[in-house]
Amino acid sequence: FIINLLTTAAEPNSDIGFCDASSRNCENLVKETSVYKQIFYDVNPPEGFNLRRDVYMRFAIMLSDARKRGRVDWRLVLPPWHNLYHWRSSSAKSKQQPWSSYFDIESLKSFAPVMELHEVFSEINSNVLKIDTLYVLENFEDPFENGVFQDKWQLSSGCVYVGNYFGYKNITATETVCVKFQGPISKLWELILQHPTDRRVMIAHGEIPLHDNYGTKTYWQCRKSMKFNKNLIQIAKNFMFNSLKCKTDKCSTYLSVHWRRKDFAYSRPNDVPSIANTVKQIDGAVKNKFLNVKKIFIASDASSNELKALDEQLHNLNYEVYRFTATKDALKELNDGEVAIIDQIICSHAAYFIGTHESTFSFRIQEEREILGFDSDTTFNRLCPDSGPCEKPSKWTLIE
Ligand code: GFB
Repeated sequence: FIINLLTTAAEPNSDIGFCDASSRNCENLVKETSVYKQIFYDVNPPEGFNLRRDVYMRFAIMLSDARKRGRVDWRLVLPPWHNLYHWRSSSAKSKQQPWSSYFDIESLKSFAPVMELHEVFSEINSNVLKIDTLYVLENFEDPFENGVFQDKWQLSSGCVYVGNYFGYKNITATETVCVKFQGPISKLWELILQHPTDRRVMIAHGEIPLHDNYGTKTYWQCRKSMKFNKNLIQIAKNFMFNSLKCKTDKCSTYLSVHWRRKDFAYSRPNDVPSIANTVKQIDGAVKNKFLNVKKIFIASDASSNELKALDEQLHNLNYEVYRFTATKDALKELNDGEVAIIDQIICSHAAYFIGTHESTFSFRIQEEREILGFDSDTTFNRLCPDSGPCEKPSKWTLIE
């Protein structure tokens, strides 16, 4: 049904209607005449950076699939990074960051038709950006009605958009539509096509629609296109080569750990170990896996007291402990988001990685290691709690 919608329905007022996806002329026409339409999206405010990366992939795949099927007239507008809950440094908090601060935009564009919000502003020649329809998605109260999870959506009322248009006061919506939604993201076309004359639509709570297919070839193509900003990669590589004495992209000189603390430590006390037990598990991995390493790289959001205690206990076992800290000078230039990405890159290249259970920060490192071609056994490892069960991480291996 969805495929039918994508391939046969035509918008009555569209200047270009549908083009054959293979037709370059058609794609050029869209570019030249700026007749394309735009999908904006926003995510539940408390969600962190790495869940948002997954939400991006759902939308990017939706747009890329649509383009393959001939719907070349839509662009995905990348929501600027603004006021993230976990980002406390003033430069990350105070103003909106474009995606180019963190990612390689040309690489994103090689997979999906995306554009930055500032590109939209420079096109419209006006200070006010009007969204035609803002769809505020909500979950159904009972996702398993009559015991089954069914893909569905239903118009509702009384919803509130809890976001703030990425902190821009000059973005407004002409109409707000409340929708209870559950199912794959491609189902959003059914909603969007309800208003065929709309040129700009926005989806609030973009985290609610799910991937159509998880872990497929297309999923990995999209994931691979999410390359980081080149400058951040260079800073991480300098650290890997200079401090960690790494010689190739697959470094043999260090083990890396993502030690998630802060809100995770108290919201999931049964999933994270104590400091002493963290040290025991790192030492256990080095010995049991016969890793010939003395250098341990720790990526963490832990407090300085926790880190000091961890360092001391690792030093007592003769390990050298490394962390990437923005130096005072660099701090002027590197914000929390940038440091977090550098941490992720360094973890991705280690001989062996141990992550935190169900942290999306760790998941993204595991995916990066799959792309780099590490043996899965060196990647899908987690810190276990001090007591109780310790479920092994799911292996989401690369499909090419
Ligand atoms: O990325 P994220 O969604 O991962 O959110 P989880 C955690 C944020 O904390 C990161 C910082 O984006 C970073 O800003 N952070 C965490 C780190 N670990 C590190 C680290 O090793 N190094 C650096 N530099 N920064 C979820 C949240 O977090 O945890 C949810 O998205 C909720 O909102 C849940 O809070 C409990 O999946 O780990």
